[in-house]
Amino acid sequence: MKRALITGITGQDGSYLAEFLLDKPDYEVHGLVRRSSTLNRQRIDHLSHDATGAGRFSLHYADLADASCLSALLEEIQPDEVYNLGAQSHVRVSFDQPLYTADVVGLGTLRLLEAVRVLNRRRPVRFYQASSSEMFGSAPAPQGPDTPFHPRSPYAVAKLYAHWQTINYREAYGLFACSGILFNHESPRRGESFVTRKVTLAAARIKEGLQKRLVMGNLESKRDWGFAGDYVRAMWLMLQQEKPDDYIVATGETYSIHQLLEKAFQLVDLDYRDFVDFDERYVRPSEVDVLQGDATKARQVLGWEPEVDFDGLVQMMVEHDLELARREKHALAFQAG
Ligand code: NAP
Ligand code: G4F
Repeated sequence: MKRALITGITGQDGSYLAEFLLDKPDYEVHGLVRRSSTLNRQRIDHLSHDATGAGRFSLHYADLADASCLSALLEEIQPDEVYNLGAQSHVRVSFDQPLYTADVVGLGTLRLLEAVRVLNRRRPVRFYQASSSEMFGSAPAPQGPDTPFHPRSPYAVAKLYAHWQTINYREAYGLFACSGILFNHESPRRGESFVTRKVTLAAARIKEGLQKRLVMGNLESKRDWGFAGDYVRAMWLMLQQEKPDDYIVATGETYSIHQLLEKAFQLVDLDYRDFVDFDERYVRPSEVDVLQGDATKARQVLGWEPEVDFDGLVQMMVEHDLELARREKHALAFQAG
């Protein structure tokens, strides 16, 4: 049995990665969860009850802000692979909470790397860092391995710090540490305040008469959107190579927020221009205008290919959110008697 520890297991990627690893018969999956006053485990609940993962899936309380519990957790679990996906991952929110974001995203990674370094002296541990295309910031598209970083938010600066710490632990201590620079990836499990999910939920809810308007920020920016289920496969592949390295993971295609809106509303036979309002509060103090990744190395070395394209992704998300909206409508009708 291989033992994997995932930080951020309750998040979008953590849930897909846990599923992906539990589908393999030789993985035990341990997840780090933070204490909260109400349980927020909707994305992973099924894994605790699922026969596939029975007896091979467990959760542990800890926090990336607390170095002592990270060391204790690594000592207890003795993982072969550590996937660091935990983060305050919202770019707009990082402008409101810059210090907190830097602490969890930047120093949190360093705290975990230290715990991994100590354990690695006794047994080999492989480390994956969830780096971000946000680190490229204002660098012109397409962004590839030789593109210089120019971060444009507290989140992106913190991710860049974590990225370089990961590389330094590899070079200084010989740690098997990989940084995956992933471009935007989405799914029906995407948090509701990220733009894709906000749009697909609104399209579905407006169609079902549960919502009237959609309030948005900058519609001109462009993103390289892939499917989260495809991207967690790349994370795992990085840790299965002979040598540790860094990789860009992206589809290579880019679409504007206008195009996203157009596609999602078309799927429910509506025109988004009839429903979208603008609000300054969703605009960032500094924006990342265009992201479009060059994942040639991941394709060549890892043999990784995305299986879902932009149209397939938006359709998957709209269909999911239509189902949610219909259930909500039925529940409301039932309550009304
Ligand atoms: P997400 O859905 O926002 O999930 C973030 C996870 O981090 C949640 O499980 C959250 O726990 C956990 N977390 C937050 N603060 C923590 C702390 N102090 N200690 C421990 N855990 C903490 O993010 P995602 O989309 O799955 O992304 C996964 C990782 O990839 C993140 O590091 C993100 O920055 C990075 N990334 C994402 C993308 C993307 O497009 N999705 C692209 C590039 C990089 P709670 O559930 O308790 O809040
Ligand atoms: O969906 P977003 O919030 O994602 P963003 O900022 O690109 O960050 C995501 O991807 C990164 C990888 O590149 C991750 F590292 C990060 O953790 C996160 O997962 O916004 C996308 C674009 C932005 O240009 C934003 O200004 O959509 C624009 N936008 C326009 N109106 C909006 C809105 N974004 C949000 N969240 N909400 C709006 O109403």
